[in-house]
Amino acid sequence: MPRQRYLVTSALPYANGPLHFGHIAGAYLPADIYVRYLRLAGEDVVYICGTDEHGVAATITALRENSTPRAVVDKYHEVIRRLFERFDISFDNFSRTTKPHHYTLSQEFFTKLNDKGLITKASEKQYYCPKDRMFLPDRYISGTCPKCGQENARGDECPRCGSWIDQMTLADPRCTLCGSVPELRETEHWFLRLDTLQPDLERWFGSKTDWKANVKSGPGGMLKEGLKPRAVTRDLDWGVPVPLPDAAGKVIYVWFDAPIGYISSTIEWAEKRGTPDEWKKYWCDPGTRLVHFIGKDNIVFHTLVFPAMLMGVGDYILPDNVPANEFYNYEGKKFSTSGKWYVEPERFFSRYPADVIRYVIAATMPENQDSEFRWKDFQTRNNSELADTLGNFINRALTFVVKNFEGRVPSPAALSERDRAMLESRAQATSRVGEAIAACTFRRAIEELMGFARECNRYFDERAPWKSRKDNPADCAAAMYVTVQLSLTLAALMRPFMPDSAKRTCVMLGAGDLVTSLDWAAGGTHLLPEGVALGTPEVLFRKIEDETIAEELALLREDEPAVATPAASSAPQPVQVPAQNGTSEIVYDDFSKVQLVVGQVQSAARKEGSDKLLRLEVDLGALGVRTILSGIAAHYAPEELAGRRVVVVANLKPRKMMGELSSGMILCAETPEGRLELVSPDKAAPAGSPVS
Ligand code: B3M
Ligand code: ZN
Repeated sequence: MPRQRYLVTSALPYANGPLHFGHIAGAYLPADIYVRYLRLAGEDVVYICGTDEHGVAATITALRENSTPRAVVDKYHEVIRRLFERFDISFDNFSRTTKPHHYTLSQEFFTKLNDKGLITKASEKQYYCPKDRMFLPDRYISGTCPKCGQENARGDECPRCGSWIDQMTLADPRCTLCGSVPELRETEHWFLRLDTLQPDLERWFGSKTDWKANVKSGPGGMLKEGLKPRAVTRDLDWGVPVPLPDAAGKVIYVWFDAPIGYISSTIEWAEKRGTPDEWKKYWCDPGTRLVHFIGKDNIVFHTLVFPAMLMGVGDYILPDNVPANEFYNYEGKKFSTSGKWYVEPERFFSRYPADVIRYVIAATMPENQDSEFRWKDFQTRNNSELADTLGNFINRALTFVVKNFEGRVPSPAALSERDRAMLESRAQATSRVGEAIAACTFRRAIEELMGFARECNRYFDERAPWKSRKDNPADCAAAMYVTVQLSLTLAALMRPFMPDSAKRTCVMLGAGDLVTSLDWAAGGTHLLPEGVALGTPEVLFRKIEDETIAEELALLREDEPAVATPAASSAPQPVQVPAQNGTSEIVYDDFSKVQLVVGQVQSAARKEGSDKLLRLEVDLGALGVRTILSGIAAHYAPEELAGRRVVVVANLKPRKMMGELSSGMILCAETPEGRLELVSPDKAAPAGSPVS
């Protein structure tokens, strides 16, 4: 059979924070299992990803972190890249949407669609924050989702139901930066004419009868309602500039340029290989299957908006499948890195191997409905499935051969019916697992793998080689010959899910090279030759103790923010509210980095345009007089403050608030009712005294 060509993508993560298991379960692990399988099955596959670096995800994070969008995306591109390495995700290329050739390609898409009349200019009313003096695109606005009622939905998409929201339909809209009620102002934008493209989209989307139900329903509903033109430009200074003379100061909407990132990453892949035109085979030849792995909040963009762009431009193939997953939660709640409701990856990988988490996530993947990671389940699956069933079979087999057959593949005089049937079942198990992966039913694939491992254990127990060893050595040799071959098949089947354990098993079988040289089908038929020396058996999966799991659960409670609810933990926080502090331990060196000193307030006044902030001049003795903006206006009148001594964080990086630089932070205690009280030295410590 000729090789089938595939271009497989995983959603480009925003480079604005670390990833958590929820992301991995949604768009990365399933794709990685899929491409590892396709490669083993001999197909021609390119697996593409990269970071999505534009849009308000970067600009808002820059504000939160008192940084710049450029610095934010540089930092998180690296953080995310390293995390994927930890999870053993096998991209063929991992790019960034801030590369120059990505700008060129995105602008080319825009120009072509504009030339064809599929992008048109119009003026519309948009939310504008008079305090922050800016238009509020996408996540700059928060409100209640018109579809599911989720509060604090973002202006572009709902974190709960995944709808693509028109910001004008949000109930109770607020500025994400300052929480104030925005006003409407007229602004000009360019709109993608989804309405014009609707008939073609409908025909194509309608032909996708084998797509998952969760992928069909949302876009199907939108098509029924009738698509409207959608703005694909934004009033921002971070992004791909709109390539038109009358669009100064506007950039292309992040959801327009991001999916083009799949193409520009493929171009980069081809260039790196020294075959710069090769990408075209993957994007323009109708013989290619384009498969997008995504989470449910990205469905509309991959099934309607990006296909509309591809259709409009012409030249390109359309997605063949979009196997989107639902959400993956953590111990009953949504994962949230800002709300500290997640597993810290550094800690995790210093304690557990990547293969175990890959296995557990694959076994619990949110394929058709939301599912979750639970530590108890993690322990059970590790202990009873990986250690007691899979690992134990291989260990029993190999140690027995080492002890009784000088560590060499036994030579069977004759094979019984049962032995032959068992040898043949290897090929059947291999095709069952393969078919399940090809159909993107990864949980079923794991069940098939584990089902086969159980069968292998049953065979071993039935054949009882420890008995036949003495009274029927020929029978023992036959059973152990089969057992060794079963171990090889188990190793081969593990490859897409647990690549490292598969490799270790092959090495233990004295056949390390087979992990790459054996194709998928051969994993179910290949026989290790009689007499060949095996390697050294070692324990494949270690058990996890109850105390270890108890520690993880204790940590979880500690980190839980006091007000966490599913809604609150996913809600965007106003930027000027400092993030919840975790309560994890620090060493003295960490504490000593904070320079605390006594300050004496010289003068205080309301900060113009803000009801939260007071502007204080504070004398820090030898450190001079500082201007500090402090969010205590609701708690202290300016006149109460002159002369007061307070405690100041003196070495906090100066930060711009409401257009003015604040150089320090004043410490307050917060009462249970939320009132703020200044912290002061007890007696007469003068301005500039160190506090420690
Ligand atoms: N950056 C959205 C997300 O992380 C996004 C995907 C882009 S795929 C082209 O949810
Ligand atoms: Zn505002």
